[in-house]
Amino acid sequence: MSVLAFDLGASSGRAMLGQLNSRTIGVTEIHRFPNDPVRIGDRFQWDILRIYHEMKQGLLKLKGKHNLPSSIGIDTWAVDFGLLDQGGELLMNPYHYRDTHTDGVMEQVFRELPPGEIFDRTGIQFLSFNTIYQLASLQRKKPYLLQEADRFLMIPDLLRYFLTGEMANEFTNATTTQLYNPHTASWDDHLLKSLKIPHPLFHPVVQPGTHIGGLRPAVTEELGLPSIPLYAVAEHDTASAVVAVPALERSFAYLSCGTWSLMGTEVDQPVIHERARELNFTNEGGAYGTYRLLKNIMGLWILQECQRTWGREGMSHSFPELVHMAEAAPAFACFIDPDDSMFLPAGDMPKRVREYAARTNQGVPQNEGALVRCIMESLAMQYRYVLELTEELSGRKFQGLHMVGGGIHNETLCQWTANAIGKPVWAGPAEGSAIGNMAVQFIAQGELSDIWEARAVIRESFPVKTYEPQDAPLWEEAYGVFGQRTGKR
Ligand code: LFR
Repeated sequence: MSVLAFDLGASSGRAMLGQLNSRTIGVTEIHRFPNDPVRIGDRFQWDILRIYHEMKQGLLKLKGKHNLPSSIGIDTWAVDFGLLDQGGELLMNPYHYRDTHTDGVMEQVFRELPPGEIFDRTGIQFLSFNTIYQLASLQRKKPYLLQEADRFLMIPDLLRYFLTGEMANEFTNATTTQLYNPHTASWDDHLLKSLKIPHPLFHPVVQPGTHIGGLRPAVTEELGLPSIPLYAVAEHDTASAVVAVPALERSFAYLSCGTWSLMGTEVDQPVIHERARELNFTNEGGAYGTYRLLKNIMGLWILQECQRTWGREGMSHSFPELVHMAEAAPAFACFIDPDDSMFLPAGDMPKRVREYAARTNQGVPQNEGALVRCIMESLAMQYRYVLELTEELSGRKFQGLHMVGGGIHNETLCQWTANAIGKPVWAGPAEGSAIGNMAVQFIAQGELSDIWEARAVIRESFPVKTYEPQDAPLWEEAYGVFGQRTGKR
């Protein structure tokens, strides 16, 4: 049997068909499209209708295949949302989480709600763009929108609603709002009230694996397709990626590597205490009653923005070319803290890296190779730092690190990560989110028994490449320098 996964990332979207034959999953990409956010005046927004249009193009490509998928699931990035009016129409174009409308809002919210209280109630890390701060910003700048709104839907909820006409808030993504309380298993009334965000917008959440409804008549008529069922999957892309980690052991560390790098471990209960808050770890909801104890690391975003900046300046380089230049540059010449907030917004990243180097009295990287080397080595070091914190918080010792996501195509980064952590890296599958999305659909339809069978099948279906650590003493010494330059010890 086959299922369709829409896996939408911050730079591109994909429709992938997953075929399960006894104990093997085969994946075919049927449609891929750019997901270019749109800058308009001071705003930075998702082109949500174009995304929906592209999803329909993906569905059209199913026509003529003799076996239509038995279901469809959608996963996307987190935190962003749409507000709908009573007639079910969008009231605003969803903001991109990198929009500046939340600048300073988190600090303002802290005056009304102490961070300790927010963390105790949600277990979610403090990121300036969390939904809670986006809504607080709207409440201050456009209160009429919240007054007019009838429903709040996260991006995958919204796209699922466009296709089915049914509205439902899915659990894994709901937790990323920092408005969901895992102790009461419901939206946190106190947080909503304190920020004057109307509670009726938020409906009880549904778990991954819930059947939502079929393609609505307007869609089946427009596309000439029968009504295929849609399931809520682990709709936060990172939650889907964690489902697809091909671990055989119950206690494992993962790094979901794409535009963002998300590193952590799967736990049964959220880890909510002072130390977790101090380290700014998060407890995002996972599939099948699990939580994702993890930390966001800025990830390949910094490199993607460098590439974009150079392209604009007429110096286009492919990713493999950039990695090649980095390999030729001197090692450990300069480090950045990839999680410095200066790297969050879109913009001239080479300039910002140079500024960071100058500010911290390091040699300023002079060319593309040196810059890329600095970013990749700093990421590898940050992975070690966060892996050690994950061990501390979870009380576990990991034998190695599972890497999933498109970032594993960067083999040099995988190798440097193994060197930095001094343990093996097991890399694969690259299409983690899409495969996790499919796995939940297979389980929901009784084709796989549970998440552990799914992980075993994924392990058998996709190659996993092992990177053994090399040059341990050099990396160990350089890690000390990284700590000094970035203030992480
Ligand atoms: C990764 C991701 C992260 C989330 C960030 C913003 O694609 O979903 O998990 O923190 O995007 O939504």
